[in-house]
Amino acid sequence: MELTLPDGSKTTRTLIVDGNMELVVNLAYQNYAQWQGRYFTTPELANAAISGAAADPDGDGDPNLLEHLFGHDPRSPARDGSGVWAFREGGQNWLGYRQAAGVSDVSILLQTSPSLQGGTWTDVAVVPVRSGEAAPGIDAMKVAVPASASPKLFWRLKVTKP
Ligand SMILES: [Ca+2]
Repeated sequence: MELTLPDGSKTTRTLIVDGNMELVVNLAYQNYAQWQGRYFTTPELANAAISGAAADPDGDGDPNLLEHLFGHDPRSPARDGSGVWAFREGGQNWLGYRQAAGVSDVSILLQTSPSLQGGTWTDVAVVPVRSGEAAPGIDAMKVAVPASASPKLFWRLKVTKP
């Protein structure tokens, strides 16, 4: 079997598969351009309204940059659950999210706000940690949300491509 590595070089490996085994090939990608190339045609790649980071061709509310981070198909709104979730663990609030293995070209910033009115969001310095596997080839990541004196606290993940 010939494999193409992320740097474009090729390598050959021999794989012996037993009659009762299942071979699963994970078509990993690492950057946004590679992800675009997997899902969009050449004419679509030239059209930022379809393949651009802010575009949402499947109309599910997640722009392509989020689809890339979550490991979702940007052409299909049907998916295996939301890409972001909140939970409580060890007496602390957490925000979890999916991150396709190998995605390293996005910046993720936790922001909090005491209100959704007025748009005042405060950056919170936290380091995301891997908490497990959300799906094959998809890491479950989490960030700790700091305690707040406010009776209400809204959280969001700001995802950008530097
Ligand atoms: Ca979308």
